[in-house]
Amino acid sequence: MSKALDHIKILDFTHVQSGPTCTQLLAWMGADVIKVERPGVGDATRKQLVDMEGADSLYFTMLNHNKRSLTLNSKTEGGKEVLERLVKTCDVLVENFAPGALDRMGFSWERIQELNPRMIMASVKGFGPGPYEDCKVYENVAQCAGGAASTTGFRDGLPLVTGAQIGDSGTGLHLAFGICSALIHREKTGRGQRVLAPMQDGVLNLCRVKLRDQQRLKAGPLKEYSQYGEGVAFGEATPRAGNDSGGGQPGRILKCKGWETDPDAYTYFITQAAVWEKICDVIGKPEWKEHPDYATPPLRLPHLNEIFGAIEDWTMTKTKYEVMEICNPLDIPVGPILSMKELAEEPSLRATGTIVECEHPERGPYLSVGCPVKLSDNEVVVERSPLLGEHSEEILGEVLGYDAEEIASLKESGAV
Ligand code: CAO
Repeated sequence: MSKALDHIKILDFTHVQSGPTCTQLLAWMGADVIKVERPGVGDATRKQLVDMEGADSLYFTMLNHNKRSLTLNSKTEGGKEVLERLVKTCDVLVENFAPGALDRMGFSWERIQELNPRMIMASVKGFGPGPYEDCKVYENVAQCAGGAASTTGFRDGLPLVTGAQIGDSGTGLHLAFGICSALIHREKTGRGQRVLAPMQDGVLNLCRVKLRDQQRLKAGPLKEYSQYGEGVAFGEATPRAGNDSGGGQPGRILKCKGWETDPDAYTYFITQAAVWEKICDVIGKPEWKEHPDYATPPLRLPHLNEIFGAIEDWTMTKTKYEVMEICNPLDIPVGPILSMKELAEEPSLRATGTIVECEHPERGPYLSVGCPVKLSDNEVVVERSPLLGEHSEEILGEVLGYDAEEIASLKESGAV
């Protein structure tokens, strides 16, 4: 079976999380991803958060599946020559160095276009053009600068970052979308182009509904926010809304049976208007169907605390799975709070290849997250991440056409 991107070669100059997320997705879609790493050092994450002495970390192995590794010191004469050949041979260069690093290496966008006008050059940076464009940025900085932190957490608490890596992995997703669009555009024009995915912009895109609420504030209080029902005035900016639903159907996280000892014994419960009557029956409040305070969505908004209090009295008598079993057949939208342990052990995620077990020569078996997007003609076999420089000779010989003597000399000079 052919794969969507199996005719595409990627020069993968990425490191840490944002860029590698992008190139891993492209690799899963069939692209030949050549990861370029500094000899003897490699991607810094290989040796970060180490859980097994001497082995590549899970941080690295889980972000670099299905890639080939070429070691290359791009600051040496020989390294620059290899890099030039790679630029001429590959379709896309992906990088997420600190601003200016690629220029300092001698590979500006202008130079890359000279070498290969068909090349697409794709970058993650912390910020787009503007006052902060020269800044180095990590995940949580992006979450803070992109509007996620100011809108996450409880009203009376600190801004919070989320566990979902929306700054790094989220921007990697955006970049992959940009690359695929540029590849399709190149089919029409024959020319490559620059693709830039700033992390701040990516996070803001994912916080779109909060900018929606910022503008709605002009028209009055945000009635679906809990603070409205609590009589707390709104300020000038979109506030933190705890676990309130971000949409028009009010929802909350509610305790389930066992919450006193199990930190994940909770469910998310949505009081969707279409199933209000069924909710009333399930929680033993049939009289709320016609009640003047509860009968319609607008009537309910000032009473969300009482409503969710009553629903929680019911959910606390059930496990989070029982809540699901009872509510699902009634079309009441609920979802258990699943721990990483539960997800790792979930058979249906194993069956679809979203949780996969890989075998690594240094680590033995380990779990990873497989491709979360499924294409019917693009089955993804998740392969382990490469060891540092594992494919150097293969790439120099087969892809770039160096002979054995030239490869030996590149090695001797420290270029690879
Ligand atoms: N051969 C020779 N030199 C190499 C090389 C290679 N194969 N690979 C990298 N280098 C050099 C770079 O050229 C750079 O050198 P100069 O500073 O002399 O130009 C140097 O290594 C360090 O690169 P860097 O500045 O990108 O790395 P850092 O660890 O200092 O910063 C990070 C890391 C992530 C903060 C920064 O790369 C960044 O801001 N990237 C953009 C935003 C981003 O992607 N952030 C998400 C990261 S995941 O949380």
